[in-house]
Amino acid sequence: MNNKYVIDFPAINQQVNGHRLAYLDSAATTQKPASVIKAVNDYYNLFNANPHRGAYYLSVKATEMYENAREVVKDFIGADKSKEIVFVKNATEGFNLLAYSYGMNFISEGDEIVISIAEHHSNLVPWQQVAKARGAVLKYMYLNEDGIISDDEIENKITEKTKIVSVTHVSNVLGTINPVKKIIEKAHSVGAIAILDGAQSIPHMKVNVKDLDADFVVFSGHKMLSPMGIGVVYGKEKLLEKMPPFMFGGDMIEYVWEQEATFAEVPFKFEGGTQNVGGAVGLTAAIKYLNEVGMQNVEEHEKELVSYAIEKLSEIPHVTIYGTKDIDKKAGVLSFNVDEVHPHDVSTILDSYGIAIRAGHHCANPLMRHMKINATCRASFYIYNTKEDIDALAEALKNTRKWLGYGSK
Ligand code: C6P
Repeated sequence: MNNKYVIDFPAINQQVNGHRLAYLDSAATTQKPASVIKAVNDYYNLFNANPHRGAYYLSVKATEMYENAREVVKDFIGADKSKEIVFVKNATEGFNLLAYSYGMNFISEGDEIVISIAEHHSNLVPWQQVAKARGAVLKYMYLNEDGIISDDEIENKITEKTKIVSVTHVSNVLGTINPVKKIIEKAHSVGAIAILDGAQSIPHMKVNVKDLDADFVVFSGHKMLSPMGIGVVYGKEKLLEKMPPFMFGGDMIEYVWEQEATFAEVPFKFEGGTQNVGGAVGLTAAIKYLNEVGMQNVEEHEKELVSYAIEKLSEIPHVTIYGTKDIDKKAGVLSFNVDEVHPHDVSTILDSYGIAIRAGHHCANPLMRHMKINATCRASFYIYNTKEDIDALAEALKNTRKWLGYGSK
């Protein structure tokens, strides 16, 4: 196996159903390197305490580790200030924070919110709620036959009425890298704010939030080697300042009287209650690991794997691949179907060969409807994957129709 990172991932180095595990579901969640597991373990063994509250050694230490994570995230995404980093539990909570704090307060009747048809439900359903509550219109940018948002679609859908544009950087179903710079520029040209769903991009490529000039970027730690339960909302300071808190309670206040309260400064006013310090420590270690690998290398490795997968799967009769095959516009996510075999059956059959893929609608029902299908099989790649994993996938796929009694042709 010619991949030097595999050894760092205990979960990857195992047999499943008598076969070497081929974990091809990193878009759902990634496996964790031993260094991340150790960092979390050390935190709970040696430093666990409630941050921001105690004046004693452990609490000060936990506070330092939590706030250091904010610095590390800031540098990783190229933000200006660590106060622009708000910790949440995952991308879903991040979008709810933006919908409830920004959307519900700064959107009025007749305003338009523009998203794409390829959005994950987390960047879709919260905006439906805002549109319903505020009498706004939720508009969609649709995809062309290659699964791409065309320039015309951007020009036509984002108008003077648009107040929010929220779009995924990389589709979790098709792997398409959207023309987000163009979308952000267009949003700003009409006075709208631009939100980026970075859940499938930040873990896989170098993203600089300032170069992109995104107003908000949302992502989850568990899709980038860190534990579950920690996520990030990056927001420009001036926008975070004017937004009210989304969750009320402990640690997010300044003063509280019987009938009134004032709130802590950004970012603390958005972090009500005891926070996930262990998760933040894990995210710090995950970013350290990714920096050592180099994001350029992560991206190149995934592009090599996805090209190889497209080549191998294209050779198999009865397999349909969805989305663009233009590698410049594609990250390490590949959706496909096998004629007459339900994706859940494909997934179950592959599992018997130790191959883990995801099957279903991938929390993107409107996209499935747009593509006139119910579900897909999805293989997604990360640094620990090898061409051997893809060979195993291709070989097993050749057998799926046979398993269900179809001939080999
Ligand atoms: N997509 C997938 O298998 P959470 O679950 O909150 O950490 O992330 C939500 C989310 C938001 N945006 C995009 C583009 C995503 O891909 C996801 C999570 C997983 O595709 C689980 S459904």
